[in-house]
Amino acid sequence: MKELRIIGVPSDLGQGRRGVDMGPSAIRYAGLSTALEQLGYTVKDLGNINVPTPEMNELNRNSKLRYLHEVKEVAENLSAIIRSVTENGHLPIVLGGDHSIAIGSLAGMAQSSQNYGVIWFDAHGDMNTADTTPSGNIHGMPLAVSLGYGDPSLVALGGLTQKVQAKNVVLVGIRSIDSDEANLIREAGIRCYTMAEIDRRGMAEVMAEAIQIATDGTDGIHLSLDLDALDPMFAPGVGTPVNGGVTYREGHLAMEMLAASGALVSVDVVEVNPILDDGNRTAQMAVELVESLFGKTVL
Ligand code: EXY
Ligand code: MN
Ligand code: MN
Ligand code: MN
Repeated sequence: MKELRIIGVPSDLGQGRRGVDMGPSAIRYAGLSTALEQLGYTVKDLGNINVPTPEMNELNRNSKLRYLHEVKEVAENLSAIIRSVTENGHLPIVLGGDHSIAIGSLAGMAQSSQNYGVIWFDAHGDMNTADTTPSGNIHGMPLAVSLGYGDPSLVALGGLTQKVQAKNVVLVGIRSIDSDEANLIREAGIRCYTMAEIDRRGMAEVMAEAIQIATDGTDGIHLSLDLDALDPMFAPGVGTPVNGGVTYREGHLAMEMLAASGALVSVDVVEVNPILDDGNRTAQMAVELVESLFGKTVL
């Protein structure tokens, strides 16, 4: 069993709704460390990385991307920590914060080994670039950046222009994609399992294929878990909710299958916004899914 390392990234800079910076606290409050220790893991919480206060500096003024300067800084800091955690043989659990932080997670993974796959569990493709984004929010772009598309200064982050190979990247839970974004997903050749395909084929069949794609010729899987993949009935506290999502049990089955694969090497848990939540339900949902991801079973 690898030792687990929790890293909080209280950043709301990749989008415009305040509150997601409190995601790490909400998830900790929902008992993440204790839950993982009860599964037998050695867990160390490394605390939060520093998130700068955004300012209207030169870069931000000239960019159509919200807080580009600060998002880059957060991603650089996070990538260094992820690199060190993985090089020490531990498994990082990154708590967001909005999904822009995944630029740092994947950069850090790539610095220690470029040979990993990604399962991007999300309602959204997160494949926009500066030229296609409808919002200027970088949380809609992290997968495109990690594949080497878009803003050169973001793509170059962590010293690598491509953090992961498209042939080992899978989108699961998709139900909201912008038209230009869809073109890039097709052009990049990313396997995209929409909710319609999950409805038709079932989560078990979809996840079996997704795990196969993400492990084909790689050393393991990075899971980027955006809580908005879940239907808002089960995860209301997210910044960009989309109806018709993954059910409570489909989410657990996906995590249980990942646990059984033994292929997980790192994970992001993002977009929990306690301000928009009903109590702390969304953070609790996140902790429950992570328990299944790390092997919790009833029998
Ligand atoms: N596609 C829209 C945009 O790029 O602004 C919405 C993106 C939402 C991204 C959330 C984190 O998954
Ligand atoms: Mn150690
Ligand atoms: Mn996302
Ligand atoms: Mn999303």
